[in-house]
Amino acid sequence: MKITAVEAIPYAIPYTHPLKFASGEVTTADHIVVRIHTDAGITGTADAPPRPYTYGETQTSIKVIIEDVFGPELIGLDPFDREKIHAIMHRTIHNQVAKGAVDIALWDLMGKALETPVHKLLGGYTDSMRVSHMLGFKPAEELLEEAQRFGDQYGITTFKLKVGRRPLALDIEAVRVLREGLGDDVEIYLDANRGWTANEAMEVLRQTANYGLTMLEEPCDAKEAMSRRRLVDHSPIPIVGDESVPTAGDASRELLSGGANAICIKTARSGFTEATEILGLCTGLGVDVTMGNQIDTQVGSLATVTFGAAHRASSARAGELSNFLDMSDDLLADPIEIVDGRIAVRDLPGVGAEIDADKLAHYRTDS
Ligand code: MUC
Ligand code: MG
Repeated sequence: MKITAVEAIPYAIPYTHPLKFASGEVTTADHIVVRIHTDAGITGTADAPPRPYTYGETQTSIKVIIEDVFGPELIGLDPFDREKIHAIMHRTIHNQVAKGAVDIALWDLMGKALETPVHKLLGGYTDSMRVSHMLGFKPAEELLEEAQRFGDQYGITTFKLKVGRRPLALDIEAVRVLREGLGDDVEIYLDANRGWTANEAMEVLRQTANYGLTMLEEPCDAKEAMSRRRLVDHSPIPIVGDESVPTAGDASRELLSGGANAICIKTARSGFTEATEILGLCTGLGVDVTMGNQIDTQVGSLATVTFGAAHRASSARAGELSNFLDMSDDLLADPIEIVDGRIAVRDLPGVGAEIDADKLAHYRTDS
């Protein structure tokens, strides 16, 4: 089988409930659908969510790097030769989200060619994942109302609260209101998206010590190496690396230098191949992983479920899988359902993310 064409299709779907966090805000899903075609008539598909404030990639840059650089390099190659393809893409630095989508589309192709679900090819550990819902910046009472609604409607009992605001009291108050309103059985953890300094994060941990938080993600820029190490050393809860660890090399650096002691894996920026390397590193070193959300559509969320459910360590914690609920529409032909707080893998060949052609035609922005 040979790759014959690589497409990068831009589209835009507005959010009904924009997500705001310390490093940015998402009001529209202006993503790219990546499609890899073959001479066997099989096509692999993936969704690429640009996050300029996190990785410097934009919708335009992802389209251009895929169509002008990776696409021509891939044409004529066998999609099963992933190692060869990655060696070629590796010559171009950065562009993690573009590379991640190419990788997921390759896995989708392989699964379809083998008539096997990719979650089975990756490991087949379990058939669903528990869902964690991400709460963006809002007044504390609105956060509580949202968490209660997601609990009642979808059975979700794990929440990641976006923090990193100043004054620190804003976030400390949000934690208090959520814990008191949701009770002790609900898991709450924090993600500051580099909004604080390490010392501010330490102060927040001190003032929230009695609220049973389980993790703190990317409290400050990981480049603040010395104070970050001090925070990791003194924190009673794991400090999770997220945007600082898109590759296995980054994860090694942060774990070995003491900049993090847990790792957030996002298939959107690591694909399945690099996510597997990161996961192996983490299980080998004995650190926890979380399956993160790069504010994914249903197509992207299904990729996260496919990878997360395939392995024991990545399915141990709830994965961040519900942000698509805040979108006005989606491209997935058969919508994801959250039942009893869980999302099931699809027993279909490939990743199982079939795109609704009419919706793509409606939302694409290049025609
Ligand atoms: C997260 O976990 O940080 C916000 C920016 C981004 O790249 O991902 C989201 C969620
Ligand atoms: Mg994060």
